[in-house]
Amino acid sequence: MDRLDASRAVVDLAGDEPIVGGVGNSTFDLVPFDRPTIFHMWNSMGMASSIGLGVALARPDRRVVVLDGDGALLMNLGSLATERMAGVTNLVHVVWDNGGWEITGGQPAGTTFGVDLEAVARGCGFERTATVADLDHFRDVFRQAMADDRAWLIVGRVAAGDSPHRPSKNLVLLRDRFMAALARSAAEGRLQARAGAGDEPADDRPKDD
Ligand SMILES: Cc1ncc(C[n+]2csc(CCOP(=O)(O)OP(=O)(O)O)c2C)c(N)n1
Ligand SMILES: [Mg+2]
Repeated sequence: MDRLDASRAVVDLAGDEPIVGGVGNSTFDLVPFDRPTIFHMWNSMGMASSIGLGVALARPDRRVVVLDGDGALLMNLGSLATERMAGVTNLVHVVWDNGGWEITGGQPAGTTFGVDLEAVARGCGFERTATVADLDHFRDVFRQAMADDRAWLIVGRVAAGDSPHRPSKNLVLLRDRFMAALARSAAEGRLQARAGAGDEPADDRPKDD
């Protein structure tokens, strides 16, 4: 499966839900499909899952997507156990598996040596898991995961190759636009809830400045 095609499918199917892009290629391939509800994480290898878990805990009203790499997940393998111990049900953790650390020169790791990341997730208590190798299958599984009310771990086998895309290096801007987008969606949710309850909706959305 081509990682860029699969990344496009994630953004298409995730709609307006928050996406946390992991170190290197996992977030670089989101750049052509960029939007404020995508958080591009720079350099903090392995930490996308921990950031995604924090977002999922803070925003149980959203379905949070984490795009990880196999090498990055190996660096923070305990995050799978932490996700289950935290009890979140609104997290869809996708792992792009190309059998190693592609961006630093293609060093083999993990699945190249027989590590089964889906089995690790199962062992950590994930009830909903899949390993998929072609795009149509990935779309089906990801769609199912987004519509579900349980946490998922999806291993997507992707072809080797580095992304030519790069997000901004203005880390403050990347953080702030993500937080603002999530704050907006919370305010809109409150407005809709009030409108549904028949209350006069008050516009309490945060101002852009
Ligand atoms: C602590 C730390 N060690 C090493 C790196 C350098 N580094 C950045 S991305 C990467 C490989 C990540 O592997 P994976 O998540 O599988 O992505 P891939 O490159 O295979 O697409 C490495 C080693 C880093 N950013 N941080
Ligand atoms: Mg990799």
